Amino acid sequence: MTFRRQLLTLAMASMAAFTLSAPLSASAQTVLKAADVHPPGYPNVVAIENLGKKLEAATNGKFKLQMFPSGVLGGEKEMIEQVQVGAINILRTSLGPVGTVVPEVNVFNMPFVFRNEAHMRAVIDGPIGQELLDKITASPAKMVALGWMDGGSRSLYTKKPVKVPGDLKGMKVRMMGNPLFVDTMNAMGGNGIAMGYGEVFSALQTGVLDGAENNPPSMYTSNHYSAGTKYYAQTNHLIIPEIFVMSRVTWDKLSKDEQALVQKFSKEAQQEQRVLWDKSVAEYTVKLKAAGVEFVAVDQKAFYDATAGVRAKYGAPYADLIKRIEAVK
Ligand code: GTR
Repeated sequence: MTFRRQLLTLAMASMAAFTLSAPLSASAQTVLKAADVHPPGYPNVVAIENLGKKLEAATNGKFKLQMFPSGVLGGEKEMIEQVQVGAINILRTSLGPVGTVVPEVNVFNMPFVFRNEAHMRAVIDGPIGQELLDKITASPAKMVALGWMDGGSRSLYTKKPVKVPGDLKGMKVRMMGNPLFVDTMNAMGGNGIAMGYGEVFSALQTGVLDGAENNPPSMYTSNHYSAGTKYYAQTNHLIIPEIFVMSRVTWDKLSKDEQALVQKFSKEAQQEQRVLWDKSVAEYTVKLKAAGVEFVAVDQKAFYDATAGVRAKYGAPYADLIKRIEAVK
């Protein structure tokens, strides 16, 4: 994070903390601060904003949601910390960095743990998905998990083409901040570098990085494609669902009825995001191709085999859960 952004984050966080130190009374309006690394208009941001509008209407304006998009409150690691102290009230984040505070969710963060996106959706929509949300809520992480969102499949984008794991040799590739992901990249043959999302563009530009990995909407809206990463190798190595959570500090100040409203609108937000998500993957894939990005078909099995050790290492404590995931049709 740049110094300027650190200052901004601190300023925003103290403002937020100030707002929340006031008790929620029936007359005063309470601003719920929501945050996301994605820009306005991104499916996840839109779905949370709409959740806020519904909550505002249903409570006659008692609550108003204010969205801080585009990572203005920091990267996901910093935002998770702010949620934990109640400085951010609602956060949409990848499950990736959540795995560092709630290790159980790392099962979903493992490379190739889902056969494809349909499998991932069947899992998060079923009992296992609910169990994982409940684990987050019950953990000491001070986050109440409200729902899932789609994050599609993550594939590699690099300055030189990659077809097989051996092509990654010597390439520095940005991964999300969780040792599991650095291990994944190293197992695939490259050098995994953990870095916040907001720093990736300039690191690609200055040559600190040779590539990164993400889904098409993120690759496009972050502008990473315009920093020399012309090749998109369709490894689909990570299919990580995303979540949105409420700070436990905030949740505990809501009445039972308000909590029920938040839960109801969260279910709707989850469904709404999925529809928007599918449209945006199609739309941004077209945009990336139009901008000259070459989509490279690869033999996924080679990347699957290369990452067997990562699944063995991180999956060991959750063997039963992994069997249940595999059994979901
Ligand atoms: C995106 C995801 C974000 C963030 C980002 C990243 O796909 O939606 O939550 O995790 O990737 O790579 O940091």
